[in-house]
Amino acid sequence: VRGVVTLGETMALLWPPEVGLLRHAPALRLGIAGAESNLAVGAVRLGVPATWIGRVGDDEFGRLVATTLRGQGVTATAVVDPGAPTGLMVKERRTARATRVLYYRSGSAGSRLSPDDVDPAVVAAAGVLHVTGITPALSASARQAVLAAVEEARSAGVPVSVDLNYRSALWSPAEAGPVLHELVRAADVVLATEEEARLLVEGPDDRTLLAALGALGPRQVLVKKGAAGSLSSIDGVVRRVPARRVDVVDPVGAGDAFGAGYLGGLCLGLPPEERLALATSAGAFAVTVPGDWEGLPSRADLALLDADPDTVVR
Ligand code: KDG
Repeated sequence: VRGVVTLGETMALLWPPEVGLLRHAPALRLGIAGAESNLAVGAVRLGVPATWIGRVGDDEFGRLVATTLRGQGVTATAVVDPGAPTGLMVKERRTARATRVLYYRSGSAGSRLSPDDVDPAVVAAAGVLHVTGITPALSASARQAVLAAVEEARSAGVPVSVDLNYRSALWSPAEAGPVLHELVRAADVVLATEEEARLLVEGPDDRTLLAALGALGPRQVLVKKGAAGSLSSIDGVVRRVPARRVDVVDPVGAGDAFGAGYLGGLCLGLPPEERLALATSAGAFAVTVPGDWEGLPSRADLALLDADPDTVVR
């Protein structure tokens, strides 16, 4: 199986187990987070090889990123940049329903990703290249790295997947619009929320937005609607798939999980319905567990989504 190749910034993540203001948290837990590496872990769990390319600082957080991803089975090309620290993300569970995300990443090693970090041969050997709208927001060189990888994939005939992943803390809609537009035009697969779609196209409802995104070129457009499921257009066939009903513990990472299921299915050669089912289940699993990626399912886990309460598998 030719796997997923992706690039981006993965940060150390600090998160409080309890709800409340951060200043009152008695302790924080340490982990890692990054949209692209979340997706890479998700693919590996589904049995699809995944490579992640990024920069880390010459520090403990950088070693945490590299060893965690490798421990998960991701082929992690973590370029060590001695000139900048590994970025940091902090989550605050302000209420049981609302999480705030704080970034300490400006000038980070991850934001200094450059085209030289991306081996064209690795991209050319991929089953799919996956990029997000986060990486080009980090710096000019990171944007060039993404565009160079996309160009390499296209010339090698490797499908390109783009998750718009708009982060308002990193850039404005006016800055993001033209860059995301360029990525979508070059993409085969586009993943977006309705809000993100509106950065590029207009329309009164999700169906119009879906069609408008498709008109920019990609043959596979997936609009993620959280608890309302997804709306997709794959080779001209429009499908609405409801979400799986689960108890939400931490919604962050659901989109990456959805993407991992879809792209994992693509690499495995599954037909569209099965790709969408895998995406929907993976998204549901991700939100049942704290952390952005820890809840991602293996193929064997998938059946547990329908388990009765208090199920014990022996
Ligand atoms: O998609 C989840 C991500 O938001 C998270 O894991 C961290 O990459 C991240 C970001 O930039 O927000």
